[in-house]
Amino acid sequence: MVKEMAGWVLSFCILLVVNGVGVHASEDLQPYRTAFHFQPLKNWMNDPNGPMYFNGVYHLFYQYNPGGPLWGNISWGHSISHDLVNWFILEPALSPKEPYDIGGCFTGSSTILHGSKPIILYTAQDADGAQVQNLALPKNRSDPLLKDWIKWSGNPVLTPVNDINTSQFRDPSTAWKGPDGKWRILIGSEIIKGQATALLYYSTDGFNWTRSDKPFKFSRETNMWECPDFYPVSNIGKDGIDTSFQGNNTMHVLKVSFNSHEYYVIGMYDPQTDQFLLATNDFSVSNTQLQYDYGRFYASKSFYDGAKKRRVLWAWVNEGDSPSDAFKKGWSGLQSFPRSIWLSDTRKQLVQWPVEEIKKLRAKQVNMVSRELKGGSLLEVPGISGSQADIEVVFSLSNPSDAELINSDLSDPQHLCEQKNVSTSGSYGPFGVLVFASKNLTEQTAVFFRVFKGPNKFQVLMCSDQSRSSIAQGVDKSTYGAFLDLDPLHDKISLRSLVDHSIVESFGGEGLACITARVYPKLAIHEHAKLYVFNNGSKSVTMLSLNAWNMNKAQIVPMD
Ligand code: DQQ
Repeated sequence: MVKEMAGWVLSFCILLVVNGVGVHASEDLQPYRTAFHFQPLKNWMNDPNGPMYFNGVYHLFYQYNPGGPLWGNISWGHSISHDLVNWFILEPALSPKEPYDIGGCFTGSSTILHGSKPIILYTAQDADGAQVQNLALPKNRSDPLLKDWIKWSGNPVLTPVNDINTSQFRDPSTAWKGPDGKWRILIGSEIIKGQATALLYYSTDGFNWTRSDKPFKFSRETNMWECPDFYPVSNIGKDGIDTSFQGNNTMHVLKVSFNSHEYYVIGMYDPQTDQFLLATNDFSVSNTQLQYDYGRFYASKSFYDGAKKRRVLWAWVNEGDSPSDAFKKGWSGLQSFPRSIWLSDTRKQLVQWPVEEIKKLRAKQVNMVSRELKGGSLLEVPGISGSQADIEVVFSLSNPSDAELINSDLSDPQHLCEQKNVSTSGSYGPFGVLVFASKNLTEQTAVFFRVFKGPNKFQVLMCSDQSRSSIAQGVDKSTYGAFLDLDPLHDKISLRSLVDHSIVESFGGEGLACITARVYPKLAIHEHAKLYVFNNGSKSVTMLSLNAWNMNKAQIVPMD
């Protein structure tokens, strides 16, 4: 059936090309393929794996099913880039072939030992279904593309012995080096039922690893942790820091993945004792827990980019449509646009921003100068696509003390966004943008703010409301929300949204809160998708500036 359908789609494309409709016609069959968010040419993709910058080349590996659009037969897809925007797709770097990885080559990380020797540590499911850790090395380190990877003859490197649950032992982090010269990694696990753990391992050579007698960190409040990431951040600026850096003016971030979200804590790490003292709330399931992104964004991984002295973050953005839609499209899964990540001035959270290279893709620009947006305003941004754009808009409020009251500073932002959707008028807000907006606004995705006066402080709420994103049934239309650590008495309220056919990645407050959403419009596709700025609150807000760019398509092509 699937084969028949694929054959039909192919003949239809050929027919259209013959008739001179060409690229546009095949695009119409694929309205949700992205222009500048990385995705393979076809099939399933999930977690980013082992990203690194080595010898002038960026490498992105990813969980990939070469055989179809759903999870299975998990291999390491491999793509390379010189600018994090345009990509060459290579053959998979790792495929499940050996008894120790036959059940799938799962998530892992790369480490550049001594600045010159890249290694990959990855989890695999062995022939007995147990999760084990393996190592792979480039066949030829002087090949600038590192095309071929050899699995180490000593695999598996680690097996789930003693108290480790055989099905909960995965996703080794990038290794960092301590003052004793030993490498350290974290592995996500559950050693005591109901206790999520990041296990710590040591190695002198990167090949042979021994477990520390105590876990690096654990929590009884959450599910098992996947994909731990641990790295230093500077507390005196935006520059990133190498994972093994030892020195002053740093704090450390531990990120783990559970319940479909990316949770992180910040603290002081002592490499002598491997103790990690938290400066923020501990991991928990609460609406005050820090998250990289409050929408669809999972299994992230960061790496240090020495060329530009920055830490870059990738994450898997999964689909919100159904498995049968995956077969129709022939693919599933996107990578977020790579983000720079650094510690905020308050040192209480991280800040994220699309890497600067995205500007290469900016085409036609529309600029709207400062103006008052009265309650009920709706302004089209002419000439800008509502489905392939980079949008920056900045607002300010004249008198925030007129904001609506909110009972608690601890309200759940997602619930607030669900209760008060884009059509519910408040005093300050909702104001923001409508993207993927069809004629008559039957379809629209609204990214907006509301400002409240809480018992102790103002609360700036950011929402991404997908409830009217598609007339289609059976696709997810969840609404997401986050609070921004801003004081509207003094601070401007800014929004940046990257809009790309079926994804909206939004950055509030210059990257203080991020929300990524997936949408599947039926009407608001290609040139039928419009962009608007609006204010649906009773109070006027000032739009200080709006800059929007149509975006060119990135080159994501197979390597010859
Ligand atoms: N995906 C991988 C696992 C990881 C999970 C399997 C997270 O290694 O824990 O594809 O999405």
